Amino acid sequence: MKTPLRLALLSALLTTGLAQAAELIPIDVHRDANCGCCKQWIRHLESHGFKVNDHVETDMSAVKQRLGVAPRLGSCHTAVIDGKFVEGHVPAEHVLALRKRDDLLGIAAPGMPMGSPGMEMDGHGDAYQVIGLTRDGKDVVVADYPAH
Ligand SMILES: [Cu+2]
Repeated sequence: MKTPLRLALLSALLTTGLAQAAELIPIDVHRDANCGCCKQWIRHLESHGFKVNDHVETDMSAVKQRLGVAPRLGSCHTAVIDGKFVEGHVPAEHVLALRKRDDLLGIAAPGMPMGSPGMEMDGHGDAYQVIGLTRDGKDVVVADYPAH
């Protein structure tokens, strides 16, 4: 390959990379039609630089099964980013961090913990954890939030 063409390709790649860094991060969210807290979590993502593709589903348990969400990790909505699942009310910072964790199939905030993003309630918060599911099926604690 001749040098000028190579340089042109390189600069095209660099420009694309920079443009993407400034753009919103796409994420797919699957939820039931009448899930209010799911919509609140979508707003949380949108205020943290995500572009949400909202999918209203009739059978969420089928969606979770298809995406490999272990039943013990289950919550309301299920999101997908870079082929990995995000189950329930996971804070946006962990969704961002998940993109670099190729050892994980996904992360979850099991149940519907009060005080997690989209589950705010008069300043009260339950203790909860964000759990990662490894490729060999083990749970690892990604974050630990104390009650407040
Ligand atoms: Cu919820």
